[in-house]
Amino acid sequence: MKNLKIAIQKSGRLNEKSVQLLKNCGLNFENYKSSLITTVSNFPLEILFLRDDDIPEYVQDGIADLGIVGENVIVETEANVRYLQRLGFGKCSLKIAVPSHSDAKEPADLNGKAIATSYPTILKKFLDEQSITADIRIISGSVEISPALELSDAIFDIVSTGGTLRSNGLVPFADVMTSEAILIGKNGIENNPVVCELIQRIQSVLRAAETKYVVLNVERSSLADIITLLPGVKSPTIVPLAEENWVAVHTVIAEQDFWDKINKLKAAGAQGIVVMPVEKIII
Ligand code: PRT
Ligand code: ZN
Repeated sequence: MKNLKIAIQKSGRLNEKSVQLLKNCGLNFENYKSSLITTVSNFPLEILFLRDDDIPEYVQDGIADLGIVGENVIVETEANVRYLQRLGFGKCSLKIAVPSHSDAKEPADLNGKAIATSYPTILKKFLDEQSITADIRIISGSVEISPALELSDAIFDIVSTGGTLRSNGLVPFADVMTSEAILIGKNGIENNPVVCELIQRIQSVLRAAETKYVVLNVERSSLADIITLLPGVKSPTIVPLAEENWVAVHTVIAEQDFWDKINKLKAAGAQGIVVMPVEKIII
């Protein structure tokens, strides 16, 4: 059977995390900066390294079977591909921003204004939905400086920390969409057993990344209180300690509840709490 192909970004913000995700899924491959294609030695997959803008269409046209790319690029290219898995990295928002001295107060104030962007399709759809007629100026890079150069009255671009907007004297004006990296596939590929296996591995890595393995000691008399605080994968493992009436409790805790849970566990009598990263969770 022919190997499947997955397209990932060659260099840029999504490259490192895409490579790391595939490696965390147990895939062995060489990652030479100069090569455009590499073969995975222990899984029927080849990896293509491409500009992110090309990935959705390559997948739509079946040149690659799978791809990892920002949702903003998928929506902008209007490629007909299947969303297989949200990946939780490359998170950002796409916003309209205006100079801090702008008199624009609400979306309707953009009527007749010039908006610079590298994402004309997404912007046009938003403006149409809001019944706004603006002049969309397509710029391929450094969109943020266009108001200062009097090339536009506003911009529409990716924002993550907001630092670039601030340093160019711009303020967010309207939120249009949020985005993160997505595993996409050509239509129909979702039934391929190799793809199902890869998705399963990716999900186990993502689940583990959101989870910490926790071991703590507690006196038996406090055990019932501690257990009510611990959801665990199924139920916590309880191991007797050499010291009578004491046990060690092993469990996993969701990263987002971590500090809240740890403080409650301490208050309920937990001692010697050890926290470890989790590599994979297979359910
Ligand atoms: O060479 P290639 O075409 O492959 O890459 P690229 O230069 O087009 O894209 P790249 O590597 O910059 O970004 C790839 C993807 O990362 C984007 O399509 C988004 O899905 C995602 N992403 C996440 C971001 C950001 N965060 C981000 N902050 N893409 C770009 N930015 C830029 C933004 O354009 C702005 O200039 O960072 C600046 C803003 O950052 P803050 O933190 O100052 O707000
Ligand atoms: Zn690009």
